[in-house]
Amino acid sequence: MKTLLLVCGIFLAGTVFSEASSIEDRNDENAQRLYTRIYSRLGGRGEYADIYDYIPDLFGSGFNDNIESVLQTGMWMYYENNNYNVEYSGRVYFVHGIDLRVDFPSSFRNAASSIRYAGDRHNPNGNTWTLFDGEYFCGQSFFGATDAYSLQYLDMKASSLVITGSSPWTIYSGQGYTGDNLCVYPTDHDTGSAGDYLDFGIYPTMSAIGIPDNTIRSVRQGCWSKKIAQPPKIEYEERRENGGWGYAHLPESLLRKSSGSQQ
Ligand SMILES: [Ca+2]
Ligand SMILES: [Ca+2]
Repeated sequence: MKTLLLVCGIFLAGTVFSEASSIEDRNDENAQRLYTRIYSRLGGRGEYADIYDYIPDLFGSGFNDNIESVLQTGMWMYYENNNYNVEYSGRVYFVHGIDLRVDFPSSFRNAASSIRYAGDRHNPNGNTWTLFDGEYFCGQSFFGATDAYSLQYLDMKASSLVITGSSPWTIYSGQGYTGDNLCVYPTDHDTGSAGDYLDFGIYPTMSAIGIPDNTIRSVRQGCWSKKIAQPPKIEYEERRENGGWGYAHLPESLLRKSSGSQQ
């Protein structure tokens, strides 16, 4: 079993920004990888930096509260606060796609303070699952590309889920693939200009999956259950062939303020 531990705060932002030149490889055959190029202005203008990894805190990078647009491949989540909104809940903006350029809405410009992706950064459409402690992909995460007999520090804590690749997965209420079970399938499919594609299953809450919160204890590849989760309704701001984006989470108090100001 190969389950990688991804804990908030173990990656340093400084190591990532030095990698900027390697983004040139992304159009080479077999070189597709997850990346996001963040810009300080709309339309891919202003300062930019290339990111390939989790960034728990943009402070000191020059881009904290200073991102207005992105160009990216894969599913990336942009959090209003550092450490993926662990200490302070806040807005979460998600973008998934292939070489997709997105202008953030006015209500999320110059707001992001931490960033991370879902899946395997070296294998964009690999079959993976990422569980999150918080709803809307907030908090600690636990990633796997194979079966997980137990979920270790995320045991009975998962509150949201993203899968990548075309494979379904079975989630269980007991360790070792026991207890109540349910299949989750990819829900979204993006196609790039070269005919390449990415699959995602986006489940922002456990009620979206149809199970009680904080009950998942093991994960197994393939569909081993008679029950299948309904695809949740994702509120996209815009959906195109090569991607989609929108708020994963916009607190009630900000809903009224932002409506009408988004473009
Ligand atoms: Ca912020
Ligand atoms: Ca939880």
